[in-house]
Amino acid sequence: MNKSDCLCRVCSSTISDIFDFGNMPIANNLMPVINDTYTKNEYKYNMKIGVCINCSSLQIVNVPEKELMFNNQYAYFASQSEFMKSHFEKLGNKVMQLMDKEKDYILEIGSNDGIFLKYFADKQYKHLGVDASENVVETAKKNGVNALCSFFDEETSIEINNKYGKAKIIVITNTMHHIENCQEVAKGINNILAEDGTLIIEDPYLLDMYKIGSIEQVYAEHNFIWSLHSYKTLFEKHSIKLFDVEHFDTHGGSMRYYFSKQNLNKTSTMQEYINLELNNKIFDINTFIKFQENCINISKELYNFVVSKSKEGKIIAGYGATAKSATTLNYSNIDKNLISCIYDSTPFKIGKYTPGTHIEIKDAKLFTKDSPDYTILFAWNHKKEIIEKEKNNKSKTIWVEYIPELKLTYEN
Ligand code: DWN
Ligand code: ZN
Repeated sequence: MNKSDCLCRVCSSTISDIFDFGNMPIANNLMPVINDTYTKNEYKYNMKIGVCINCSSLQIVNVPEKELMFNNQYAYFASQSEFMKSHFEKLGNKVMQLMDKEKDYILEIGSNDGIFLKYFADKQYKHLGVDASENVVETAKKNGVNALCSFFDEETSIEINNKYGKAKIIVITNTMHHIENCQEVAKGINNILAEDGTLIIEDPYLLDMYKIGSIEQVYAEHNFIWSLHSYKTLFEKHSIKLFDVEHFDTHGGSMRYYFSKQNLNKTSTMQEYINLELNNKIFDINTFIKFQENCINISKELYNFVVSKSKEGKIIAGYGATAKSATTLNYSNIDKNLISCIYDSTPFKIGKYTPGTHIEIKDAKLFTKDSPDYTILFAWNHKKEIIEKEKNNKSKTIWVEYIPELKLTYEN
């Protein structure tokens, strides 16, 4: 276990390097074409994971420049999932109860294609979305959402405060873990959150990742995996206090955190999860070493399966050109020579190639006609929705899951 040359971005303690993936491409940097010029110039960074056992946060040691990850070619459009749309609609209904429609406004940081704020726009609530990727902001605007293209930092918070005043609600879903400079975000939130306001954050949860061995939740864009303890450490420094949490199965297990500037009573659910983290030894480096071993086994198992089926002459495809799978595919050396293509419904992704492994992304509509022998479910977090949809299409494929372990299912 090496001491990292970086300090923890949350609490400034020394962090320990636990996992070195070697050179990795940026997970959402899809290649428009595959030729020598593109492949030679493909950006790679050394993806090393460190863990801070003082505040229990997992983080990438050297994060690429943010502009390389979030720009006008951002590939992820959250509204591709009907399930996630309804998940956010429920959150919207809950949040609206906390707002005075006449006076208050809601700010979302990382508003993507407007999947969440659309409900506020539709019901004429005052709202503002901020996102650093121009193309998703454009889509949000087309969905009627009031959106600003910018990285959220202290300066942006001042500009927003000058124009809109303090926000009653700030929501950050699946975005806080994208932001390397978490202190800057916390300062910005402190500037702009109303004294009686609520900050709601939701993202993949450290204990779930540990439990199911989903190391692929980590890639440059997901440069943090947060826990209750690490979020508490961060926000308490900025006088913002955690008072409640809610757990969801989304994205392989996510936690929703509720914070306030006020001293609100802490809920029993929050206390339960604090205890659960302690019982699961999240401050013990051995916990992370076991996790690392589990992840290495998962990736070896998948590689061996793909190689053996490929030798038998079987066609192996993927479903869901996820950012997560970039970690597994690149780390396990599973590339275009082993996987025929990956099916996906996102118009922006179709016709492009996966980063590093250069697998073609095809329109999910072609899946039934092609009927590959085996299909690896890279979007395993959307299993129910995808299998249901494809069942109706009667593809003859055998589904392959690899998290938490290799499993074949014959659904048709
Ligand atoms: O935080 C992040 C989140 C939430 O999602 C990001 N940094 C980027 C992204 O990660 P991901 O790409 O691993 O997310 P998903 O949600 O697992 O991606 C699912 C992929 O599968 C998308 O490309 C859409 C596709 N899909 C599909 O083709 N048919 C999804 C569904 C539900 C479908 O029915
Ligand atoms: Zn720390």
